[in-house]
Amino acid sequence: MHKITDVSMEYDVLRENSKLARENYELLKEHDIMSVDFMGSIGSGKTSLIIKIGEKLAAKGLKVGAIAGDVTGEDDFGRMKRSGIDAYNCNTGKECHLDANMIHRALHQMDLDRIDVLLIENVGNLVCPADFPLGADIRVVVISVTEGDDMVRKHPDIFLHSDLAVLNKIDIADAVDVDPAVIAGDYSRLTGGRREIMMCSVKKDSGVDEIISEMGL
Ligand SMILES: Nc1nc2c(ncn2[C@@H]2O[C@H](COP(=O)(O)OP(=O)(O)OP(=O)(O)O)[C@@H](O)[C@H]2O)c(=O)[nH]1
Ligand SMILES: [Mg+2]
Repeated sequence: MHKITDVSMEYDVLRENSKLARENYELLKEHDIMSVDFMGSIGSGKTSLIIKIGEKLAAKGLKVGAIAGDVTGEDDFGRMKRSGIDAYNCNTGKECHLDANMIHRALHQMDLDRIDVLLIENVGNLVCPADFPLGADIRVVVISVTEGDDMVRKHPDIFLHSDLAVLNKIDIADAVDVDPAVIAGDYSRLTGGRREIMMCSVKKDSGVDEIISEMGL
């Protein structure tokens, strides 16, 4: 009996999230905004990548907005603002992921007419964000070599719930004794040989242009 109640509550939460994600998607489309949800492990380089992409898109004349999702604090929000991105801070409190309702509230407080591309940084976590679509056009997972070579094997779900996967910090792969080819092989097998993980070093500005192009920008 207890179990049935739990399952039904979880179902309601996910269904409500999907409904709000659809509304977010429609609101963003009404304002002609292309949006990307960056998920990924803690410290993999999500903020660094968003800032680098933001700089490159701004150089192309696009207006870039961002939502910094963190459990607490203004660190990533501050970095985004200092880089010139029109950022909004979204602290989740105890939640380990953003949800569509948080994005719904954020969008209603942002000046959407001033944004062409919205880059959303999810909370660093390879589990929870997968179940909570936000209404973005594209979902990206960012991992880095510093987490070891087994992230795809340990967390297949999030890779299957995303459109694009990035392996960052390849500049220090040797130093942390990780072979990027192992991770690339796992990802290719998981996606039935249909996709390749995108190798990247934000620090060396390597692979970022290819990610932007894969996002259709
Ligand atoms: N060597 C190297 N370091 C990087 C690279 N990208 C990011 N870093 C460093 O990795 C650290 C974490 O980067 P962030 O961009 O804050 O990572 P994050 O995923 O946003 O972290 P959280 O939001 O805390 O989950 C910082 O010290 C960055 O300078 C890279 O390509 N190579
Ligand atoms: Mg960050």
